[in-house]
Amino acid sequence: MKLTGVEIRTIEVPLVAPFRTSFGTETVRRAVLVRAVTDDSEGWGECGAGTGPFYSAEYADAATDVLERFLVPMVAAVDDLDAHRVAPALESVRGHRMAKAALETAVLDADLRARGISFGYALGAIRDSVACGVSVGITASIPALLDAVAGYLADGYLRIKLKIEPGWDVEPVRAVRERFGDILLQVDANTAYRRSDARHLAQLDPFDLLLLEQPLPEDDLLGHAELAGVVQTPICLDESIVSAATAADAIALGACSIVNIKPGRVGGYLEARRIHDVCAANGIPVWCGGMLETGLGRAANLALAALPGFTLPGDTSASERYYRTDLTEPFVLDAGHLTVPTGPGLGVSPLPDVLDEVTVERRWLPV
Ligand code: OSB
Ligand code: MG
Repeated sequence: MKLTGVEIRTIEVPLVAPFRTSFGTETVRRAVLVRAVTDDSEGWGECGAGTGPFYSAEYADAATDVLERFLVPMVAAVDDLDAHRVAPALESVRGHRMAKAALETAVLDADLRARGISFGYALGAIRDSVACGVSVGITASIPALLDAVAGYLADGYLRIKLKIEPGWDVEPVRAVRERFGDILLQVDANTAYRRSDARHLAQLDPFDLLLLEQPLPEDDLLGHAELAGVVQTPICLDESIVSAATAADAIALGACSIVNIKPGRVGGYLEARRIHDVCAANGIPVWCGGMLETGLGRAANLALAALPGFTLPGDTSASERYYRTDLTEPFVLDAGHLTVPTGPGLGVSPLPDVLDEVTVERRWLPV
């Protein structure tokens, strides 16, 4: 495969409602799209990094910078390029996994489109559709939260995830459990707690949650292992798992019993599949996380979520949960499920008019 150029676009898409987490509030998603152009095809990759460095160290404008200065030139120098050669070519660059993932995804998409193979088939998908959950941000009040959850349940979502932080945890969880009864319910703290909060977090035990996601800082694997000995709710890691190697370590240490796999966070779909395999070999269930992706990233996430080890509903929600107008044909929920695309590559493409409308910056890097 011969790369002829790479386009890097910055887009800004308004969210249908502000999304508040323990690390801030997003109202507009600023994101980077990578388009890899080859002699006979083109492919897209969406970078998960948000507007600011608050979920992790990465952010959209840093991704653009590292792609332009380092990652694209390094990949441009690879002979006989294919997606499996991208990560090794970028190994000397520390971190920047979401930027690397976007580039690898674009190369993989271009290759698969040229060969007529879908993402799902290439990754090992075994399902035609995947069960979907929804991530519910922190709201101004408990009544507002109950309204939001009621709406998502009416839409058909099969699992509710509540964002929590100190001061917004036991009471909102109690209110949702009391009002909606026996639904699949879980919480995500995005690192907002400390080791000394273990007893407090144990107050979530009576609510029969599926999991408690990333309560402690990203680098605190031992803290999570200790916490797992105090709380009964299963611990799930998100931010801490940045590779198959960290997944193996976290499992060996007893730091988690469930893993949220986000392809961007781990450097791409190929590494994401390796994490799936490590977890499957250890009997650890996984589910597909999200970074408020547009239809481009969503298509690839659905393909991944169709692998056999993804036994819990993911944060793979329908287009309308995020955007009034998605970048692709909208993904529509059907009885709590989204259909895995089957066309070549991602199986979806940006709608040209929408893409132009949301693009705020565009660079063409000839190879
Ligand atoms: O921690 O899972 C997270 C969104 C942005 C950054 C981090 C997270 C999230 C979500 C929403 O929870 C996931 C989604 O619906 O895309
Ligand atoms: Mg999370």
